[in-house]
Amino acid sequence: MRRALLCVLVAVFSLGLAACGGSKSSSAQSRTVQVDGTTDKFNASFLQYFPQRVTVHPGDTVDFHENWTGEPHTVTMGTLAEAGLKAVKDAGPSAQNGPPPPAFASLPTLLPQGPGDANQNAAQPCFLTTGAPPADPATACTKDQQTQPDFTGNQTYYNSGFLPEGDTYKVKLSPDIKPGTYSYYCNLHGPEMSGSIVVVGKDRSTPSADTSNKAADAEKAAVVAKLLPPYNDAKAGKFPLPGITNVAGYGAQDVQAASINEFIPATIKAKVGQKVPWAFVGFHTMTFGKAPIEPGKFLTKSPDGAWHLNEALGKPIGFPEAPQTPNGPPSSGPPPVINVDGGTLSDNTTLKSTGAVGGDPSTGILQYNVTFTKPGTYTYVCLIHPKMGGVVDVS
Ligand SMILES: [Cu+2]
Repeated sequence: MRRALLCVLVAVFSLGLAACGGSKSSSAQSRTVQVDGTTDKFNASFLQYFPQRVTVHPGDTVDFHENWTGEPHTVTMGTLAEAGLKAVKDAGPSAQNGPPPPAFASLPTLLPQGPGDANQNAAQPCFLTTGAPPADPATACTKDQQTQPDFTGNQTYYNSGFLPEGDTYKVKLSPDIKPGTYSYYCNLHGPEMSGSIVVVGKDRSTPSADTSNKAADAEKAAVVAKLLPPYNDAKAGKFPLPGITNVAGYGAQDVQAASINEFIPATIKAKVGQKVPWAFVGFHTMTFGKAPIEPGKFLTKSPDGAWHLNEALGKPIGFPEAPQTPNGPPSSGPPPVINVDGGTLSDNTTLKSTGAVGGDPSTGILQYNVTFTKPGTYTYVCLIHPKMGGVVDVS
């Protein structure tokens, strides 16, 4: 009580003294790491953990809180993950467009590179003292390997599996864990989405929960601040590429940590017979009529613990299939626009979905074109990202 009061006074007279409220306490504590996040500025996904570094003592617990935005995430750690992340780092940024180093490439990923179901060796929890997770994507770790032990820092593989909406995944650090830095990453989004748990000895203090949470908020606010100018430009109809007028999803080349999940503009006015284009940035669906699934609910758990991808998401329904954007290094000039003829739409009740469309905008921009043949109000949604929808007013 007295310590708390003193801290308030110190805070009033000298702004932000980090040591105050710090903890040397011998009783175990917990700190929270936000997985993904939301903002009131726009509908978005954050491919980042907040804060990216959390400092704790042996015996403490790190609570990873999943903020559902439609992007599936995991928290994957252990010595194999550590070695994979180090290999990527050692390869340097110039290797980014080539294949990942073997130490990383051998780690399972939540979803396959193309169409197909979720990979069970990555989507289900797995905690191994020795050895590697199953190489066969359809094979999950055994039930006893799915029982979570304390994290010792010596486990070879320590994977949360897919974190469903609102889940809090708790990592209890062993009282015997050696002080040091332990890295983790998301096995869908790769090394770009990673963070670390810094374990310090009991003789050293750690930032308070409040300080840690404020750091998390500030890190997220920094990402939001970078995306706001391009977002506001897009809302004003200003796009960096000539010929782009409507987008499905948005972002900025230099802000890889977040993507905007909105159709911009939210309402498009069109004439009967006019071709309406949408340039896809990131992966989205454009689904007209009655949605076959609730947007964002595309992974379902079966009674045996397996996670399955809803087929309604990936495949086109009533619309032609869009090609993949080219693989390989980013184009030197402005990326080419790849136009896809999406055919026609004549009523606003029949289910028609593009399936998951998108790709890497640095190698090519997919532009999906739909011609509306009757006047009316056509509403549509993205099945991947909740609260991502738009309207086409045809007259
Ligand atoms: Cu989307």
